[in-house]
Amino acid sequence: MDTSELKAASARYPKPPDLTPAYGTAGFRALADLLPSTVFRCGVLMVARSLKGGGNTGLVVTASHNPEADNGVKLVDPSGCMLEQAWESHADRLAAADTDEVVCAAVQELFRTEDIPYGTGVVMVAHDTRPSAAGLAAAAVAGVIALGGVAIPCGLLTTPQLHWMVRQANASAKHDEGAYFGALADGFATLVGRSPAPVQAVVVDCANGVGGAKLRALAERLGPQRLPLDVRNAGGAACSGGGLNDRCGAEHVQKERAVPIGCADIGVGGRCASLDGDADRIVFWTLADGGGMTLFDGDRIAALAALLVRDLLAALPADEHTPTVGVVQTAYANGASTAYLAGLGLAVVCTLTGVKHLHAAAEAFDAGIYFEANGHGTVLFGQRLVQRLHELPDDCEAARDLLALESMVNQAVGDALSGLLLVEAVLRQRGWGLAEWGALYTDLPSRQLKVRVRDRSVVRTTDAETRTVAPDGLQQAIDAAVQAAPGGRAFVRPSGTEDVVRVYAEADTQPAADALAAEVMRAVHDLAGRTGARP
Ligand code: G16
Repeated sequence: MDTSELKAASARYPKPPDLTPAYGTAGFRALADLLPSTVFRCGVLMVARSLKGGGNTGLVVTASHNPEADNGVKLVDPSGCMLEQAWESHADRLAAADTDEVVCAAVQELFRTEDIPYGTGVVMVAHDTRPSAAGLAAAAVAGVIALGGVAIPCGLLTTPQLHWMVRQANASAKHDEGAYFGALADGFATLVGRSPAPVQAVVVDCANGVGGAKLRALAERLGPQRLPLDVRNAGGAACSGGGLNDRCGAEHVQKERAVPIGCADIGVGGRCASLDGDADRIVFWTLADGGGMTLFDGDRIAALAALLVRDLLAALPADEHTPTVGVVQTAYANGASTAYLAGLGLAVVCTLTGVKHLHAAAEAFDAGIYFEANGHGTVLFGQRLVQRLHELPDDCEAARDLLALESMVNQAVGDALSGLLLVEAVLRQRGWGLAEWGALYTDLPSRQLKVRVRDRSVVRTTDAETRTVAPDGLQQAIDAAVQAAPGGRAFVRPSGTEDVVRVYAEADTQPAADALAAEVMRAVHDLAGRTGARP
């Protein structure tokens, strides 16, 4: 393999000497200034992945929920899903190579070990609205070209749009933006049928990210009669500097339970939703009487999806194979939601944090529903079920609705826009408002905190991240704190997207959950390498 072109191109994207990038929960993330070498090398990697997988791959320059000064890269397999986990170590090796020679050697080694045929790989490249995004996308394209690949610049897209487009392109189906909006809008129109439109618009806080412009386009496609939307914090292509994920968006609302900026005029009971910076997550919220916020998180979206799927499947004509249905959550799922889903008679599975883990577990079911509490999720339909639905007669309404759902809900990855339509469709079909949705179950009081330590990788976990195995003494300290809290549950894990250790606590009362989280946070600070004052 002649690597002279690769070497010359790599020299234009030198790696900062102290940087050792690590593929985290959803790709690489760091301060944007540090990233050109990483993104260039990801372009190289995705050409190899395209050649190995025999289809287009994808690359999105985004740091999703992180602050605007950060950036990152999410990598899309030919299936449209996230990069196969076995390839994460290849990504790490390439990103961490200290010299251009080592980059070339790593690529040669990759082709040898994976037995990759030579040819022209195709990589679809998109980016979000960060000021650093276009420059980094150019670095990705340079990486693709350096390995003789073809880069298809897709411009400004939400992360789920690019996942969807890669999946469609490799199925030789229409994969432009119009087809994406059409799939979502047509599926929604079928699902809501003649159900009356809500009189009240849904206020959607778009985190000043890429979701703003895309939601407006979707709203136009849907038509204001079908789903009145009031788009706030839309940012978009014109947004530069300040605003992105800043006191707004899904992460802010879910973690801080605080009203986003730009939404101060919302009255009690208004139906509101918040997307994150790259529109792959959504949570709903409303202002309660007395001033507090009521949050409808990913767990609650999973509950609505589970009801819809369960009821539609039950309405299908009997078949010798009863479709399997499962719901996938992580340790962050509120205990009350897990109990509720199990009470519906559905299989409930708990995986590690990260869509890649939930998605894989959901694929084991004919209908697999997965949502993280932070609002990232979707509903997957297995091939066998889809085929059966197509074979059923046209007048089978349940089959028609399930196929509409399969078209509307992104099959490649969690998608805030399809999540919005999913919630609205279920509420509309049932004639429910937020009160009925909220009454499905009562959340156990919970609290999430972040703690900064010198090196978060010293915290190691087991049992789907519910227990720590390092550092010494941490799990015992957590156990002692949990025992002292009535109805207590708590765990910690190092974030794969931010330089923090995350703390989750649940208890019978909110003060007890807050106190438990604070106690566990102090234990992390004391035992995992303190920085700064004890919290
Ligand atoms: C990413 C992942 C999610 C994960 C989140 C937080 O979300 O796609 O699956 O829940 O990071 O991960 P961690 O706790 O490891 O920081 P996003 O929306 O930032 O891409």
